[in-house]
Amino acid sequence: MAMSNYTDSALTLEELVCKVYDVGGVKFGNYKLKSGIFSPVYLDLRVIVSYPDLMTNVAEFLWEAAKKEGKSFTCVCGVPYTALPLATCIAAKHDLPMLIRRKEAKEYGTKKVIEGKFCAGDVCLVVEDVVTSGSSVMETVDALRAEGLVVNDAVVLLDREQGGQDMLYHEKINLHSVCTMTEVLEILRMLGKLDAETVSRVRDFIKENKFSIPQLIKETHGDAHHLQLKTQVMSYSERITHCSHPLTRKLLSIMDKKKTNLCLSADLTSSQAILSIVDKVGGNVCMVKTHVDIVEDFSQDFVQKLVQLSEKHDFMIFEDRKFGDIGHTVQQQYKGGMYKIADWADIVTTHVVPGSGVVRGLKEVGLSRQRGCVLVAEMSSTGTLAKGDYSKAAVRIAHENKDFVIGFICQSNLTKDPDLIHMTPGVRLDVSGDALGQQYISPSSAIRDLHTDIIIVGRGILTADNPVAMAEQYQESGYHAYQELLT
Ligand code: 5IU
Repeated sequence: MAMSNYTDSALTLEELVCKVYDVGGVKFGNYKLKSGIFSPVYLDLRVIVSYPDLMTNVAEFLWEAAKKEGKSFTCVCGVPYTALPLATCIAAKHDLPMLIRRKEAKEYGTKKVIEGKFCAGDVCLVVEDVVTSGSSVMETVDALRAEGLVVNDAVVLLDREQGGQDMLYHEKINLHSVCTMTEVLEILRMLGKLDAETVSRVRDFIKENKFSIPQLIKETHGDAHHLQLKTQVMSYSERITHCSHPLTRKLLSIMDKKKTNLCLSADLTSSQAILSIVDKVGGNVCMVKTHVDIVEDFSQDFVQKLVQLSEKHDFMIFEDRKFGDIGHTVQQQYKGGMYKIADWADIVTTHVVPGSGVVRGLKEVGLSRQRGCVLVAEMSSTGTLAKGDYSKAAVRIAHENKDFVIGFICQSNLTKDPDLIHMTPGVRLDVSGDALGQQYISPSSAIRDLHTDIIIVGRGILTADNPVAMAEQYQESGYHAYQELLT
């Protein structure tokens, strides 16, 4: 009877592993991962959904593993997508309310990220099929914690033993696993399903690809394995090797070479004044940010001179245009008018208020010119509305347009994706703020606590008695904070 398998003792662990292997959930051979690395083992635990008996058994093993230490939970949430049916089985069998985490917040209706009924303080168990680095589990944990749920435990069917447990422990999550990769190898070897050579090849692979914080971590997403990095703890030079966008690579290499994460916000109204300060502090910065619409004597000659300075001092030009209209209009604003921004600015900012069409519009103009854009995901000003679901939508739009979007203007670390650079304005050594709602944090705190990549500084440098000495101080402060993160 099908129901007889739906019991705690339906299968032994050996039988469970054997069944998962027999249905093709674990494969051995030579598999090219998305990262380009060849792996001798491949996991595709999604196939479990095609075998209801197996699925309910796996769910039961997960539940037993989670309860082992006598823990109790008020609800359960699966990491999308593979673990959703597993969490469902646990919820149904044990009469435990279930929550569903959306991968993206809906663009209409309730805009909920977590579906289901809960109260702040409810204790949630997170369920996942396999853990590699732990970053997939953390995405769900973060979303639940953001809603006030208490999450201290996660349970997985298989721990690949590549550092996920340590990483989760670091994030205050106890990881329970039904079995480890070592146990899977032992069981399959014992059952005569694997030869000694395969076992040793997989063991070596695990050993060589074991990552711990703050190293490179490896993540498994369904059938796609890809490299993901804890960006805030990777050196710029390491990170370059995992970035695909040419502008991101160029920026990181400037940051590495010049030892700076400082962007000057050159908010002055005369072109001569801008060119003069930029020539003086050009060696200290990786980027110069402009607001060309405040330049009273703007001319194409001015921007051409700025481009020459960017070549002389090796920095990137970043026009803080903050587009905000429909795609068709922003295209004209980007390439035309008196500013012709696309002709000279490596990077422009855009709001995402209009939806992803604004990015697509800019991309049609900028892509062939090797330009990039940065999304305003959060703002530094008091009472900003750029937060919560809006910021999450910005992250999604960035991920969907990574050929053109190179990062965010933000006040927190929004993604671990190494391609996406975090840039933070509202940075000043004197953190007292201004009369119009600007809020400041110090350079070191921006890098260390917000885990941003680039500090954007305007008046902190521009109004100093000695702007050059001050730029050096900001450079030193930001770079030192970055170096401390590496150690
Ligand atoms: N800027 C902010 N906060 C934001 C965004 C942009 O300050 O959230 I988006 C811009 C405004 C100004 C510069 O051009 O960054 C910061 O200048 P000060 O360092 O002078 O405050």
